[in-house]
Amino acid sequence: MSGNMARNVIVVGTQWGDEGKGKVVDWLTDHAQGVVRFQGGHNAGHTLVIGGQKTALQLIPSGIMRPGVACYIGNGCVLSIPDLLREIDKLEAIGVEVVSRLKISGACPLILPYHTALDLARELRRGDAKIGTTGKGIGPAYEDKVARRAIRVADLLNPKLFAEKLKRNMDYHNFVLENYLKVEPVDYQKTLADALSVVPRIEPLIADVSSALNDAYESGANLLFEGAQGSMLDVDHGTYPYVTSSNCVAGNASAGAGIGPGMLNYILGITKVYTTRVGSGPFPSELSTEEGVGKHLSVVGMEFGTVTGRPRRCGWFDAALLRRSAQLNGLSGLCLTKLDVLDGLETIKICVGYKLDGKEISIFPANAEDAARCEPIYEELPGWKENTIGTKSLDALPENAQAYIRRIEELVGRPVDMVSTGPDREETLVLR
Ligand code: 2SA
Ligand code: MG
Repeated sequence: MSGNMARNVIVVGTQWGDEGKGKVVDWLTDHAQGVVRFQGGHNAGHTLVIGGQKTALQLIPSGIMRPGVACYIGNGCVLSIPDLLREIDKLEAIGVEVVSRLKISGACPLILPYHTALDLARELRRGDAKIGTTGKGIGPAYEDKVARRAIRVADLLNPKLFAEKLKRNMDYHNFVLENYLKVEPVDYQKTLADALSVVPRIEPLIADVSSALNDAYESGANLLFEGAQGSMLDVDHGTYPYVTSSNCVAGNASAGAGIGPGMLNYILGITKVYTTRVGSGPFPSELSTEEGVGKHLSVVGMEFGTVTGRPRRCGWFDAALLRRSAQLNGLSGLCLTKLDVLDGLETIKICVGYKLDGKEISIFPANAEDAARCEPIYEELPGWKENTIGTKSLDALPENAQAYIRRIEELVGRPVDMVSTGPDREETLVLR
């Protein structure tokens, strides 16, 4: 991957998000001239550690931390302008140049305050059946897009039309908020004034991202497509309805950025060497985080949401889930992350399949209700005592850690290209 990296790479999460995509994208950006987000919004939380300094990104592509790299927010993303501006300000305050390097598609649907209100009110109403959303208004904003009533970034440039569309949408959504969800409606005048007040800051960033990417490609640039969330949170292929509202799989890099699939050369699946999930829904290899290994993973892995601070659910590595992910994304190879979190465990289990209604199956079911009834079948491997943080070569890893990596390759049927041995940019080990 390092020396002769394929030109255009898609980086996707293969589990339920938080696999460490941001770190890997930042690292790979050494070989790229542009980084593209193609789905999701500021529900993503990508934590980067550079020279010991921690930065958390939500919507801005992780390439922003490399001076000179162009960053693109594609049409497949949903965008909250105030949150984007806050993120820009935060980055510029630590000396990162953003404005001259960021292009936003005019076709991104806006996330407006009523989307957030709807998201929160619906979650409340669902009670125990809640999805466990990030509460950022992501789902309602995508609903408006599919319903063909979304207000898009480019609409900000025509204040009169914007005001009309906003009025129509708010009449509709406020009716639902007030009469059905029984919460306070959102103030139209304030929403309009707030949105229009930031147009001068947003206007210079709006661009034809599809053309910009095609031009960059023509001029020989290497592009990196940065997935957010994970394949099992994909709105079609994930554990529906416990999913996010966009397609997180590699195939959407094309539609969500406005480029052809033929431009994409390599698909790298970022995979944590154990499993985590934040929010509700089935998770066959889950452990209790109150005690034992589950607690170890949660504490040593610092498994808390970057955006919401919620504790993440934790469990063993699930090879059957990875098989599903490998086929959904057409993975070229894997990048394993957080290996060091397993340091010191006596034995390590891998889920290799499930018992479902008396039958054995070897791949994560396509249907979430089936997934919820799956009982994991485990294989046990010996652990290692040594500290693996910052290990620089495969040979230097403890033998049992090497064996664990090889076993994952065998079970998933894809090569391991990279291993991350710590949060810092430098703690990255390249195998191929
Ligand atoms: P939403 O808000 O509608 O996208 O939530 C729907 C489901 O998608 C999950 N989801 C996530 N899962 C893991 N990481 C995410 N990003 C943040 C992070 C999350 C955080 O990196 O830590 O800080 O809590 C993310 N975004 C969405 C969500 O948990 C729901 O299950
Ligand atoms: Mg995250």
